[in-house]
Amino acid sequence: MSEPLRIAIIGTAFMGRAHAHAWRSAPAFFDLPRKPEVVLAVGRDAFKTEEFAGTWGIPESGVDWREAVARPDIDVIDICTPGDSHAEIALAALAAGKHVLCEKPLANTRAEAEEMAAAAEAAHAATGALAMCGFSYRRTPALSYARQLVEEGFVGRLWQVRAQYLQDWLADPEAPWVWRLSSELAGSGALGDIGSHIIDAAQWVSGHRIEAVSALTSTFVDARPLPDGSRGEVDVDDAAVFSARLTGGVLGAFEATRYATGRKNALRVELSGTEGAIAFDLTDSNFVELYRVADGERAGFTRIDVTQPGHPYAEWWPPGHALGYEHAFSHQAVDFVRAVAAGEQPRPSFADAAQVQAVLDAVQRSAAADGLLTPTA
Ligand code: SOE
Repeated sequence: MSEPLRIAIIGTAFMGRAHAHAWRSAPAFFDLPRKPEVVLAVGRDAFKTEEFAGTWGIPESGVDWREAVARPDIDVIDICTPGDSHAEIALAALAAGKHVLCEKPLANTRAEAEEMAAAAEAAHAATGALAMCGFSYRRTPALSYARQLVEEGFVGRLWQVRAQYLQDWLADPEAPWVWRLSSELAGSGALGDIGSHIIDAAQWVSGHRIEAVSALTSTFVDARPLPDGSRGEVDVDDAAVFSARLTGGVLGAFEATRYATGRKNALRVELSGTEGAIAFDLTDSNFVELYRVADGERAGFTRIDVTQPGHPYAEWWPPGHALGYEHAFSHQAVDFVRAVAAGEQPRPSFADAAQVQAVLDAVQRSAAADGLLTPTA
């Protein structure tokens, strides 16, 4: 291996852990042109960040991301913070010529996302810096395989795409307030947090882009308990549903909710076309379901185990040895390192992610523009 790729992780919570794990596991299981090395962890709390660095074998820790951006020995800024700081950190990192991996959704607003996409393009032209957004589910082997099949023509002409992201951690009205319930910190609610995943996944797998939407959103519980006994305001959507017109006349149905009682983390995508159908469910993530019209009277949905040789990212274990949530982050690290080493644009680019942000923005505008018709009118 040539020069290591030296990384600073900014943010040490859920996503910081997922990324720290991925940077370590990726070079152990995949043949990489450069070895990713996390050399610095940055977090708000000095003690917790030092502990995080110790856990993950990261030699240094700090509390100021600006120091990471200013260091000439760091190649990559890996942004794992809440959405309210994505734009500021990414813009500074790109201006300093760093490669950037930024968690999803790219930003809290469409304007920020567009500024980030423009900055990424300019930085690439000026310094060769490359930027990518972390829609990690693209790297779930079954979804990657589904995309390959679509590209090979498996579904024929696509008629419809339906996508859901169902969670239930807010179904209890007394569940505590967290930063994800603040528009200032998170931009939007279920829509940006998990709706962004299904927008990206549906567009990427199908190869069709959303051109127009019609949406409804709801906030079911507008205040939730804080640790001091008071209540914190919820000013984001709890659930969002929208229909969409995609390129090529494809019709889409989307649902993102934190109130799907009993559903913990179910991301589903289903494509229906002239030649066949493909269905994926993250709760059964080592499989993809395929239906082939040409099978005639024997046609039926078949479950394919995607851990076999020839399937995407099959480097881990012998066939049938299941992969989990964390592996998608490892695959994301693999693809990022390979693209950076080759000087090629990793996808989803900031421009791809800004397009997802524009869809989120359209959903919010549609929901706010009360265009509902009553059955009695
Ligand atoms: C929380 O809703 C969350 O962790 C999302 O932020 C992630 O992107 C998703 O992978 C799982 O759910």
